[in-house]
Amino acid sequence: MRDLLPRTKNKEKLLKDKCKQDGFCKLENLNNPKVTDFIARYLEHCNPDSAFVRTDSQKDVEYIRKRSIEKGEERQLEMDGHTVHFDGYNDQARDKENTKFLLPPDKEIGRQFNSINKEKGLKEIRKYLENIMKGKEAYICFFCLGPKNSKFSIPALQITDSTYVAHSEDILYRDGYDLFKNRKFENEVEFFKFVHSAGPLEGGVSKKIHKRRIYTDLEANTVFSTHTQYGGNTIGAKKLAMRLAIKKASEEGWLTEHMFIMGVHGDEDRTTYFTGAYPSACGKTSTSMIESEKLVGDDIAYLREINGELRAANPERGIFGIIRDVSPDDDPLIWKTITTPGEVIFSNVLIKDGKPYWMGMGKELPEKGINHSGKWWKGKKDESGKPIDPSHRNARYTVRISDLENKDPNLENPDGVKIKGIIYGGRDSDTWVPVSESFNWKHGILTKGSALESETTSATLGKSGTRRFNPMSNLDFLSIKIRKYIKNQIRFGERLNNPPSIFSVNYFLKDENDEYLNGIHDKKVWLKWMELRTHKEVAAVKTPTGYIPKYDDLEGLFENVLGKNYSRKDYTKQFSTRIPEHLAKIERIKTIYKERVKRAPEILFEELEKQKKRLEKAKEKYGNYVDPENFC
Ligand code: SPV
Ligand code: MN
Repeated sequence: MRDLLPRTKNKEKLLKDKCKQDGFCKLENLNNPKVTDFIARYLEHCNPDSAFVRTDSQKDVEYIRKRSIEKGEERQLEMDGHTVHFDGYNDQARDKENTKFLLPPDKEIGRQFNSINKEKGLKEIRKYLENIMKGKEAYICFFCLGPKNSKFSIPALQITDSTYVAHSEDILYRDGYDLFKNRKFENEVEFFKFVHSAGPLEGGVSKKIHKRRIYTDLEANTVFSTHTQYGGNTIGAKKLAMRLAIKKASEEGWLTEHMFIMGVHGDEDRTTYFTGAYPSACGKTSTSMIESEKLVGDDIAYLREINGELRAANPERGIFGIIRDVSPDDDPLIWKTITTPGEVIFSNVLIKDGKPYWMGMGKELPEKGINHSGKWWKGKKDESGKPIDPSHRNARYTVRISDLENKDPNLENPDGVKIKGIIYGGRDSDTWVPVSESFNWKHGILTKGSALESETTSATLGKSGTRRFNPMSNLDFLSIKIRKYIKNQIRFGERLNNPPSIFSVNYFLKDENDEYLNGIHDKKVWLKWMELRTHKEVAAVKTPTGYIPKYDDLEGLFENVLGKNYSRKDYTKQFSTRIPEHLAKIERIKTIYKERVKRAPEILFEELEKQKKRLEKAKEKYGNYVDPENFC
């Protein structure tokens, strides 16, 4: 059962009627009946008054920008090219509860994932979509995920009634009309398809949030999204495509990861590329945005083995980033891009006199303005009596990477970039050292990536914090069983001639007084150390959980990178092996895999067991907290 919608009876008439002669010609020129069949079916079913077909031409791109202002989905701000968009008050983040896989009765996907019987789910979403675009204009857009003309490229088709979605996608993704035009599809499954409608609007925002649904049909490579506007639920080519790409990658022997891609400068002209997976609020964007290094992508990476090497490409060409705490001191490059003329969409920030404001921007905010709650004033509370922040915690900016000074020249390289290191970053107050390298690929995937956790901050959940398990930081997007996902990762490494080093980082280690042990800029040093390690240019200390830096090397790097004196006392505090916490973590992770994951790979337990033995042996010899000196 692929799709419950019947074929359009008179396709040509329907397309001419909805898309007018001009749009019809653009579709005809694709010479791609599988694509136009799909479009016709959904135009007939969603029934917009008209539909605009976006080719790759500048004129079409501008039409969408202009319409977004005319329709009020975006408002022009004072600065040239800047606009603001608001999502509904209760539509400010990904809706995990209503994001489901449409699951055929003979398939299972694992207890971790939300799913609904396929027939039931398709019926429901089909009902929601029926005539949902009546009275509106639809936008038919074509994108290319990954660099063009490359092994990485995946064609993606978006049908939406939101100019905000279409405009965001124009900033975030490469044009794909030409890709569709030059490619013959045997089957609709060969391209990704996204059908979105914000549903009826009230005050410019989705009115029927209770009908918000994001349903993924993995067999058909189609995702439906209704009655929502927030980007993470609606921008098809982003997280909705990521779920499809994870499944596709699994079938084809490559990987789709929730990772940044960045180049770290080594000596002379050397640039060494890393990918990094960190759950949210663990430092992912701030790492990829370090001003002295180079950015390929901040969110998603496609990883392929090409001639025995690990190559990575960014399916995106833009950033949909959290704006909170973006300040001239901490994020000078983003700050510059979003405070100078150029194309930027702000979402869910505070607006006053045509200017955007957000929490943590490093200057005083106005006491009133317009935000995601409508008219806002200091002290305003919502219906439940909760104070409304001036800007939402998840307020965002949308920009092109090419508009950032730290853009990497290889963003569009059809072969991607060669990856020498993979970083897993967690928020962890008491276990992981600030930086550590695994013994080998398997050790890294299993004890670092698969054991990734993030701690909720003490401000929200009591002092000790709660740890959330998030393997490879990819849990929200997995569309295959965790067992399979982990096995794929292991197998992938086995195919590489010289697998990259796998590191863990932890920017949030604390001392016994609950004080952070590291400064915000120390990550710049860890990156340089990792860069050197991937070239085997520094030695390291072998501990039971991985290799850690030697004091002398860090002393030199702190001096060179930050102009800071790094004391041996700090080193000892930061890099001591905390054995009881490590042992507790191993037990925690084992329990999670036993209880929550069906038939977790045996190799995972074996590797954790080996680590446990090494830790216990060290404990016997040196006690609970072991100074790195002991391992030298
Ligand atoms: C994330 O939450 O991981 C994001 C933003 O990158 S969203 O588009 O909502 O997924
Ligand atoms: Mn993300």
